[in-house]
Amino acid sequence: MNLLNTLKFLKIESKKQEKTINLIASENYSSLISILYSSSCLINKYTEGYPNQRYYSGCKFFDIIENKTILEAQNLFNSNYANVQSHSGSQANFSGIQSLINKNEKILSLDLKSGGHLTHGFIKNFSGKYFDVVNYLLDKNYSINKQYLYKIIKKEKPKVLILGYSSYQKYIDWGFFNYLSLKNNFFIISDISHISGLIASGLYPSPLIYSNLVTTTTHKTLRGIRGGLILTQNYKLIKKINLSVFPGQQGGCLANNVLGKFFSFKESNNINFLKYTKQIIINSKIMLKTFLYRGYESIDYNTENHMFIIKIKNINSFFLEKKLEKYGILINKNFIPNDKNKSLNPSGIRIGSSCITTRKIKKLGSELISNYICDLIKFNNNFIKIKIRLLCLVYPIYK
Ligand code: DSN
Repeated sequence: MNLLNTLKFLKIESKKQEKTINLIASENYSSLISILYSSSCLINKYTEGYPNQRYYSGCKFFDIIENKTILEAQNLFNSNYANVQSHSGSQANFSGIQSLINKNEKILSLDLKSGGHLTHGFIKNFSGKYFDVVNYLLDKNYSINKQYLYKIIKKEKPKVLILGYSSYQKYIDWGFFNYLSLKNNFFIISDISHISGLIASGLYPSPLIYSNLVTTTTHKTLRGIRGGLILTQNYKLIKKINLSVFPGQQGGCLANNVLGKFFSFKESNNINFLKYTKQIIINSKIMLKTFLYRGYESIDYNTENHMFIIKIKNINSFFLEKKLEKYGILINKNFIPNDKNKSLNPSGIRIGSSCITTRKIKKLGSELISNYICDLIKFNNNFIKIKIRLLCLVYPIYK
């Protein structure tokens, strides 16, 4: 494939993004400035090591950039220490776990079907292969049951408890788990990848003081460029984390992405971002309400964040995902807790409101989109395709 052909696909992809309503809860649209800076000449530079301790020469300007990015991350999350080098959330989790425990020691984490993540102990992931993993489940109300968790902790004596989830729409009582960890002597990793934007704005409680370390991606509700971040309040631990990221888990960091993160953190630390994240939660609540009104079931009557799960009955969620894509709507099929179905046809769909909120869609748009999905679950309607196109035209991603 020659260059022009490849660029053609890039153009098609960018048009497709503009013409599509994206409800994938783990995605968002970075600002053009973050995208621009993450595509800079820093791509050319190897920067193994940390500021003033590099393994290659010529890093003097990147040292300044990395230090400033660390500072921005610390300011944004009120954290004492930050490592901004992880290429992704998965790698941040690997490094985080590895900085706290040794191979074969025990992790306690929420199971994948209930909203956990692959890197929290899934059997085919590094976390499941190299550590001894015990899962906790949600109770019959799809909540984290404190008494049950307390019993599991007493029985299993984990070294690490992982909190923070990929499809959990309720509040997490970080303080309670901190209390348990102090009493029972285990570490806490809070993976806030999905909700870090809401936490940065102060709209969702921060786990920082209740966790040994916090990991996150930078591109979900935080709306930055793609990457990972690790935060901690502990001076001794940041040294271990740094060693665990480099050389423990990765080589030279993506210097260009570190600069992109700098802009992303700066952009998330102002009143406009606060307004944006408030609207994310409002839109998410409105959408859930619309689905419930139309007779669909979720795992709760409310959502406290940017997403929720809708149970899908009598219809294959794989085909529904494909069908909605044809109409210009992206969602993802998702497990529900205790799902009997397999991963290619789980019993739910996950809806997230970050992307539509970036388009400045508010109450009316959120209701319309939810109603379109409810209609499309039941029948076909080509007018909806046109309405989605119009909505995308009125609310562009990039003006
Ligand atoms: N798989 C992503 C999600 O959709 O939640 C997180 O890595």
